[in-house]
Amino acid sequence: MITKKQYQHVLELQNQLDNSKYDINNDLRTNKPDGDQVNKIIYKDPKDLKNDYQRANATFFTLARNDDLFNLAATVRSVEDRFNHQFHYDWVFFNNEPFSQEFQRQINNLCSGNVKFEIIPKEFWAYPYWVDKDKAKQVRIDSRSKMPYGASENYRFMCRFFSGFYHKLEVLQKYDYAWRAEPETTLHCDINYDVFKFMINNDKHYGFTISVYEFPNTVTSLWKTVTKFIEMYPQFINPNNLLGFVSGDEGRTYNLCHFWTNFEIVDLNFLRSEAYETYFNFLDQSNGFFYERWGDAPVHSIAVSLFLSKDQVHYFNDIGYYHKPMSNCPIDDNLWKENNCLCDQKQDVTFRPFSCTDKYYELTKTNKPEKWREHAGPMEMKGNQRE
Ligand SMILES: Nc1nc2c(ncn2[C@@H]2O[C@H](COP(=O)(O)OP(=O)(O)OP(=O)(O)O)[C@@H](O)[C@H]2O)c(=O)[nH]1
Ligand SMILES: [Mg+2]
Repeated sequence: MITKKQYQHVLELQNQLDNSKYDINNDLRTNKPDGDQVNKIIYKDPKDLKNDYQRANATFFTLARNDDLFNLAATVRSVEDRFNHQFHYDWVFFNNEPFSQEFQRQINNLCSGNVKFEIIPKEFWAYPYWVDKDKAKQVRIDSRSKMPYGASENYRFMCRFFSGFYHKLEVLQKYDYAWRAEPETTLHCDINYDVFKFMINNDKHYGFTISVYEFPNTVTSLWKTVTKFIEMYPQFINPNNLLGFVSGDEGRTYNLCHFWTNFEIVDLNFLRSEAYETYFNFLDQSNGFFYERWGDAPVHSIAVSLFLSKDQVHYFNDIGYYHKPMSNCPIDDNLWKENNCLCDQKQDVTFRPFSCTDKYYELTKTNKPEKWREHAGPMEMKGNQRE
């Protein structure tokens, strides 16, 4: 179970939400109109791409609302400047509503690869037929003050969509790998190699930058459900798994660790595998997405830890990354310098008590950077480290 200190961090994170554009229940704080909404797909002609580099079968993907436009524009700019201007990977944007024309115009202008704007099919953003909607509503009312986004219906649809459906979208079928990017996130450092090819060539199927502890009352019955799944389907458990990342007692309880999925680079075929599909359906049928508030981060992370081998999971110590209120900022001075990082190494969260990445290092017997102990103590969390 989590320590007092880690729980303190959870409370601090909740406070950070007060500064967000959306309130704790995912309602927009202002009533800005959406503008012209059109259901139009804009393509860049591949012939316009500036070089004939042989890309991997991969894409960026982002779920966003029209109101996320300028927060997302900053993210896209950052990803293009730090990485994609060299490689021109595609980028697929999803919304549960039509993207406005202005959204498409602005974002299309920033991307250097092919761009697609897609609406999520209704059935991927909805209740399955077996959910009692009245009960789900009551849960939302009861959890309003108990957890971030506790009262939000859309937040639950979003978590279920990322847990079980995005890899099934028609537009993603032709891709093998996807890099998830979110509005309001930033890349701190240059990335001068093809990250997708790195994953493929090194047999990596899941990549992350930050890992943290989940809010305990969002996942009350998740581990109990996972335990039942493991009993029923032992054949899916990888003998060289990373179980120790999510459980400190050989599977008896969940330690709340998860990869922070707002950044993830994932082999879509892993999510399309029989193991993952069976796992997601099993979880979905137990209703935790709606009767609790299961996040896609614990759901993905538990699957990654159980079904993949340790060596197939990669921590990107070199990808400087920020999502409020945390940074992955290379503490290795050479990496930091070589990659022109713009981040405060003192703010790196990797070895802090509220991060789980140290467990990953231990379990995979990865060498820690020289100065890791200097960065292992408690730290002051800033709401927005760019301010
Ligand atoms: N289209 C759409 N996108 C959404 C909705 N809710 C969340 N998202 C997107 O889903 C992703 C995750 O949502 P966030 O609100 O950032 O969730 P979070 O990262 O858990 O919470 P924060 O700490 O507040 O960032 C982001 O890319 C959002 O833009 C929604 O109702 N509709
Ligand atoms: Mg976010």
